[in-house]
Amino acid sequence: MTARLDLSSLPAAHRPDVDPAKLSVGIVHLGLGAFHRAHQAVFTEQAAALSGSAEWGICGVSQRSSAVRDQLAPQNGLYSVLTRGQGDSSIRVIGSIREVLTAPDDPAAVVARIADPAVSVVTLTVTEKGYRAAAAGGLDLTDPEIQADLAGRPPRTVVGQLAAGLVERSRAGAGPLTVVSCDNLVANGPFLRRLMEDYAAASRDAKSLVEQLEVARFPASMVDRIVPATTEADRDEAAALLGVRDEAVVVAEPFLQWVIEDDFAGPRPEWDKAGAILTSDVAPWEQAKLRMLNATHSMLAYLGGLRGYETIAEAVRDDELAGLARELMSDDVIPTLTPPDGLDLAEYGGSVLERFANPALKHRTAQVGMDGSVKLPVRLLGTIRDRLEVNAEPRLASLAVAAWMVSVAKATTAGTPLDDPQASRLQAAVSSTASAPALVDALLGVESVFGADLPGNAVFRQLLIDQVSSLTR
Ligand code: CS2
Repeated sequence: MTARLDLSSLPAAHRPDVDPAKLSVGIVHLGLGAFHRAHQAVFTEQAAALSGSAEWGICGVSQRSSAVRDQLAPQNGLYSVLTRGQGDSSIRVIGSIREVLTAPDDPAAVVARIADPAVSVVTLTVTEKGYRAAAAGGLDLTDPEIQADLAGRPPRTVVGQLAAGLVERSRAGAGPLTVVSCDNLVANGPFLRRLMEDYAAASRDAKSLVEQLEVARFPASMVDRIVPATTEADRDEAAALLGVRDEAVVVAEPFLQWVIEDDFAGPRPEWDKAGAILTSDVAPWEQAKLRMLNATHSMLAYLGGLRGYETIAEAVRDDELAGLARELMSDDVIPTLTPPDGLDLAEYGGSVLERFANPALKHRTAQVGMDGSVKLPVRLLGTIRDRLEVNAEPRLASLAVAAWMVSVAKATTAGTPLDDPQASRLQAAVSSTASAPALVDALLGVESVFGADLPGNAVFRQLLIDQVSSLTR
């Protein structure tokens, strides 16, 4: 049996760029999934290696299960990133994660870490649904988990954890905190600040929370790297490359990008040394990424899934689907965008599809297609609203939404579970819809997805009916 990854078993060639034993914890990261390990943790290690500073080790917090802790703790936080490009794979061990906590098992330790005066930055990748936002914006105060946190239990929600941490910081006299959302949301920083303010207003610690929020910063950020879920085959390949077994390996494409609003309340890692872009305005980057990359990703996931493709690479190698993705960007999306300086949107669109076509990644259409009810508003409905506003017909963006609708209906008819936070609501809505107009109206009526405005838009409704009809013909 191969030895398990740790510093002593690791061949010298694979040693991380920093000595993990020398790093102290200065960052708390909420949401210790594969994406964080392939993205912010890599930037953070590189920044530490290049700047020689030792205070930016990461305390990673798993929000739900203990699986990641069980993989990482025996390896002292070490894990590898297996990068798969067009040629050979390469592997690199990352040493920036210094502590691993599981929130449901140890909520008090999470709060204590956020309150630690040595910590000045919290980063988050908790996915769209992890924020527990209400349909109309702001925090969903009817969410039972939010209510339970507000009632004073050791916090389990992200907003509750941050709030309890901030209250503790004011007791401990710790400095102001910077909270960096790294999820695919519109204006993710201000979005999270608003949730925190709503929580504060309903909290018994309102006064100290409001004071802390006044000095805290919530910079927006755009993150980009394709990171599919790790499989057993990936673990075997990593073991062959490393010579030791890594239970926590993550797989990623070579490309990675991080654009961060330069608005910090205190010290931060020198992420810019590691290639991150610090800027005063993230919005153009974020809009281009969400509306181009994530929107075509979702489109290919639903259309590809309906055609029986297992992976995004297979879907984008279907010329017809690639053509539709290209048209979505050129006809519907690009007219709505103001590109960031130096970015050619047409070129960007081409590079996105090339990245999707990477056959070594095996990114499953089902993985990208999950959580559609919270992804579509961010990725497609903004484009649709902007186009309708100028009396243009967002035909391709509507096709992507229609493909989601048909996917929901298909799963419901087949009795397959839908991987979506609003699954039961969506499946109840479509359960007895026999025609295309009935299906469209049933789902358009879900206000948490389509708002109060879109169901009343006759142009959009007709586009959806036409596309659903042609997809189900
Ligand atoms: C994907 C994203 O799963 C999904 O919904 O669209 O995770 C995508 O791979 C990343 O945003 C790329 O940066």
